[in-house]
Amino acid sequence: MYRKTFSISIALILLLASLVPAANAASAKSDYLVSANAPLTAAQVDQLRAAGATITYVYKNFGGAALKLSSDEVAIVRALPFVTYLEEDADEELASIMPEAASYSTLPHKYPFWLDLIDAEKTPVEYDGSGVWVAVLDAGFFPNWRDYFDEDSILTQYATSFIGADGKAKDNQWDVGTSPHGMAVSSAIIGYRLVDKLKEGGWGDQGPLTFTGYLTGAAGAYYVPGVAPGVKIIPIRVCGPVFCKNSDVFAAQDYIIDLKKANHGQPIVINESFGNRSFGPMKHAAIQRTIEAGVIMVAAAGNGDDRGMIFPATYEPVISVGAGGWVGQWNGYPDHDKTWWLEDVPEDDMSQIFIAQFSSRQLEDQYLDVVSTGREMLLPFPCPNLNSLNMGMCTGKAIPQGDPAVPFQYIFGNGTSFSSPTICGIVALMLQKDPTLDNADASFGTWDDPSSWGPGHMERILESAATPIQAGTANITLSDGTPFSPCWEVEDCDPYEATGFGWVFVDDALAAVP
Ligand SMILES: [Ca+2]
Ligand SMILES: [Ca+2]
Repeated sequence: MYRKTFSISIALILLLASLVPAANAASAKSDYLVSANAPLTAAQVDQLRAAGATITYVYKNFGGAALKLSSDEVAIVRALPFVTYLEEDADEELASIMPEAASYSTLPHKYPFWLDLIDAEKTPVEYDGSGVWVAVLDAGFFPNWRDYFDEDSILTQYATSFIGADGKAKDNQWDVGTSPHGMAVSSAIIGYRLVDKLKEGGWGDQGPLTFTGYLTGAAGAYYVPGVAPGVKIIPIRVCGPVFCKNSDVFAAQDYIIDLKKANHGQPIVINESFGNRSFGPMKHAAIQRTIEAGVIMVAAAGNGDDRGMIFPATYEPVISVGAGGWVGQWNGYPDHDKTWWLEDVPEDDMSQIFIAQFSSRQLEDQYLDVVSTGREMLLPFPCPNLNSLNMGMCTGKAIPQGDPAVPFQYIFGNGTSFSSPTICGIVALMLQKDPTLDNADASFGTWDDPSSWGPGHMERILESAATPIQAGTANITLSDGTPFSPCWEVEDCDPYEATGFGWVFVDDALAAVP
């Protein structure tokens, strides 16, 4: 059942992808990236324009630009002496398959299994991520984001949007996003306000006319904590409903480098819960400059199972994150009550953890670092129109799966989209303990030689703190009540490397920081 849902959502994405060339064919120009060895001079930009290019972005902190070219102009631009590489601008795919006025700190807390599973309850009280900024490069927020987050947890003064068009940052576009994905990702870090109503837990065995129930057992407003509730989030919108364009992501990284330069001692982490298989000189340069500037990058390994990992996660200087879950998920469904997600996870028992079947395996020339929780996490994911093509993730993720009859604001989200921000939160706790940690000493190598890549100092500390996960098979229940047996690193079932350095427990990660 799970695999079926997954292939539907992938099919939807492929459908959208197949529309793109048709749209481009109608216009004369396509999107390209040019690389150069240093940031372009004004004279070089003029030369690109003279060659016929329509400029989208000129990057300030690394050499290159995003531009539109006709097929005739491609050869002219490629021949310019300062152009070291020319490539098509690819789309990145989001890595999920998927009101009250009171401050949330005063609301009753509901402690979810996914925090118990990483021993976040053992976080010393002085650590909550305070003083750390996390830039969530994603789909932006919805206008009603204050229903879920405290205003002072969001650095609105730095929030912005890069969505192509005229190539400029658009400060008024970050909170009119077209997907709730960015809010769900942020929730995994700082937590969120949950307003439980009779239909929020509307699934189960009562029959179609009585799809009712509470997620928490009773109506009310609650706070569901994140792993690092003291973090300040900078929402940066770089994605449409399904895709995020490479050139927009690079523009956002360029912006964050400037922010870091202007706030030198400020620890900043970037989360990228998306990616694709393209990796060229420009993506390499953008990531290298970002990490050299002292910004830590954490990214989703991808939901591609045996098809392997995506970039940027694959690139070793980035901290890459696979997804696992709790074997107790949906335990006893549908007869059990709806509050399974608030139940206690037994301690010191690695058999409570399984590797998600969708979590991208590490294939040759790829670097999977750690695995964290990314399975059935209840997060805000308000879908305005369940049947809209643009909201493909919503139809794929509704509970019960695909049933548009059930209105909801929250979903049980699956994907490395949600394990990545979980690790981001742990990294933030480590940075609170030592704000000087970074990966600036990583081996950046060359873009086309994965053997030349190596991890930085912060990544090595994180990996040293991880607990190895043994190969295995688990017996779990899916959200529609059917049994399923995910397997990982098992010879006759799924032999590929799936666990990296292992599972990260919060207390171990903090203890590993000297
Ligand atoms: Ca625990
Ligand atoms: Ca890495």
